[in-house]
Parts: sequence; C-alpha cells; structure tokens
Amino acid sequence: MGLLTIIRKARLKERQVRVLMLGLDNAGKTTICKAILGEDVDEVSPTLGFNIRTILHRGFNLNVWDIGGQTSLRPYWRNYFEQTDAVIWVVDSSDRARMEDCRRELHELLQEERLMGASLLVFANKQDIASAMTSEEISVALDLPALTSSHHWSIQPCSARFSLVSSPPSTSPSEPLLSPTTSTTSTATPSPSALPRKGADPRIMLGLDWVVGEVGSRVYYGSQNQAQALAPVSEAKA
Ligand SMILES: Nc1nc2c(ncn2[C@@H]2O[C@H](COP(=O)(O)OP(=O)(O)O)[C@@H](O)[C@H]2O)c(=O)[nH]1
Ligand SMILES: [Mg+2]
Repeated sequence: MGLLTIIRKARLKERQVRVLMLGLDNAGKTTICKAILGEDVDEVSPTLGFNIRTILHRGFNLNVWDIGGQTSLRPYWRNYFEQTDAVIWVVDSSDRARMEDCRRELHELLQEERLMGASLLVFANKQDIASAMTSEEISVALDLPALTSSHHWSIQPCSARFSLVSSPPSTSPSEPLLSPTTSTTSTATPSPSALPRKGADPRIMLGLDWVVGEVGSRVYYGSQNQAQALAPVSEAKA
C-alpha cells in the first residue's frame, strides 16, 4: 500500500472528505454551497480566490473547496489537487454557448495524475431555467462516458435557487442519478437524515449522498459495506 493511500485511509477513518468544487465561472458553485448550508442564496458575489466550507453530511465532514472559475484563475486550480477524494463539477445547464469550453476544461482537469483516484459528481445546475439542457444532454455534451475508464462519475440535475422557484423541479427528487457505475446509492430514496437543509434542492442532497457513498465504499469500507458507509452516524449534528 502506498504512503498516499495510507494517509488517505487515515483521514477517511476520521470521516474527513476533501472535495474540490470546480467548474466555469457563473456555474453556481458558491450558490450551491450556500444552499446546502442554509445561507441566503441571494447574496453571492464572484469568487476571486477560494472559500472552504465544511459540510456535515451523513456523518462525514466534507471539506469543500469552492474555487473561482474565471479563465484567469483556472491555472491555479492545480494548487488544490493534493489528496482530493471527489471533484464536484458544477455546470450552468443553460449556458449552451460555453458547454464546449466546459467539456474541454473538465477533461483537461481529469487528466491530472493527482486526481486519478477522485470520484466525479457533475451538478447540472440551474434546472429552473426554461432553456436548461437536461442531464442526459449535458452528459453527452461533456462526453462523460469517455471518463468511465479513469473515474467513477455521476450526474445530478439540480437548482441551487430551488427555494426561489414557484414551480416544482422538472425531475423528481428521487429520480435516479445517471451513472455508469450504477451503485446502490443511485437509486436510494433519501433517508430522513439526508433531507435538505432549509430550502435547499433535495436533488443536491442526493448528489452529496452519492459522493459520501462513493468515497466511503471505495476507500474506507470496501464496496460490500456501502450501506454501512451511508449509515446515519452522528447525524444529530447534521
Ligand atoms: N436561475 C438560477 N441561477 C443560479 C443558480 N445557481 C446560481 N445561480 C446564479 O448564477 C450566478 C453565479 O452564481 P455563483 O454561485 O456565483 O457561481 P460560481 O461562479 O460558480 O460560484 C449568480 O447570479 C447566482 O444567483 C440556479 O440554480 N438557478
Ligand atoms: Mg463562486
């Protein structure tokens, strides 16, 4: 077992999960973090450096690095790659004009050796916008199937501004995630402990479920104990 694997396992025993939240600028990364934490999603300004947010989810401490996505900041993403357990890639589903840019950046990112063991969750955000692409369309546009050989990935439609829209989301919160690694988590109905914090889109919580299920089963518990990894340990604090 390599040193990095030992360090990673030790950290995961403490249920610390390092998550990089990346994507083009304006995708909704900071808003998603705020929605999860029950903060006011109206007050979001462009991220010029990075924010670190700690999210307690199903007994795991997700240390989420929300890093600015402007073109000028992207070369600095590499400074944050070390010991990453999962990448959450946020997409503005209505930004068709930059979808190719988005695909290129994602594929370039995931060629990085230090991210080789990381799972990938794609949030197809801004589903409340009428012209938004579906997660299936985005999966094709970003060529996610091409990543299957190197990364476990999943895509989850959502809206960080869910609480502000009057109509219900276009897809059911319990709609399975689209994933080539068809794990047991992808069809799971969220347990009460995974219910959304104040006003956040439940589909965002399903995405986080997938992340902790992936990381927990793959690195910490061994895949046969995935259900155990998802057990609501110390959820009282969540
Ligand atoms: N309609 C809609 N707007 C969103 C959503 N998420 C974020 N936004 C808006 O998109 C803009 C960029 O959001 P921000 O979180 O700063 O993006 P970031 O650059 O990826 O961190 C802001 O004006 C947000 O209010 C969403 O789900 N729906
Ligand atoms: Mg931001």
